[in-house]
Amino acid sequence: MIRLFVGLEMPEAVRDALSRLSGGLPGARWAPPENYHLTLRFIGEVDEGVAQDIDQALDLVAAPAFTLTLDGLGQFGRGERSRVLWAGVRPEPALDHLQAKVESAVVRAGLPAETRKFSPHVTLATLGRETSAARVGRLMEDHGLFQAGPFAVDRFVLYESVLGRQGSTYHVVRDYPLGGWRAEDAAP
Ligand code: 2AM
Repeated sequence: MIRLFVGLEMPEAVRDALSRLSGGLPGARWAPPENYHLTLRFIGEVDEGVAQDIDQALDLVAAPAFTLTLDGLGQFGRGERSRVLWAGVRPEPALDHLQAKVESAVVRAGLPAETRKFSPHVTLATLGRETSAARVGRLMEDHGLFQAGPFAVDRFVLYESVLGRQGSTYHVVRDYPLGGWRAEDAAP
């Protein structure tokens, strides 16, 4: 079995900008900069055969390249056990287009459809119970104008997530170009 998800990598300059936000929140587990990514589709544990079907379906995704700008900070799960602090993304129709294509590809490969709405973000930290909501609020205020980019997105990737004691590590297993000419784009 292999634990997979589909996402976008962050270029180094963006990782640097994001990593400068880390620190100063007791109980927060900050993502290491090499883990920053934007999840397009979480897949979970699948066997090798399904992984191959997913790879083949993703390989057929044809979508234009685009640029993205990270914009602002937010959190999921306010007041709950599993809280996540994230950097948001300026709305970009080409990103939504790509995500819809990735979703259909994964469903075509036999996975159940995702029911949750797509909320593009880059996870910065998971917050522990002991992380003070007031301090999170202050950090979000202090960095309310946070922006990174714009940066070019010219590929998306299939990641393997390996769960470890110190958190997950992510490896790129395959990458898929965006914006290239493909036979199926051609007019009949
Ligand atoms: P994230 O996108 O909010 O960071 C690999 O586990 C990635 O897939 C993580 O980045 C994680 O959250 C995202 N993800 C989405 N749904 C998930 C789920 N049900 N379980 C684990 N990770 C999930």
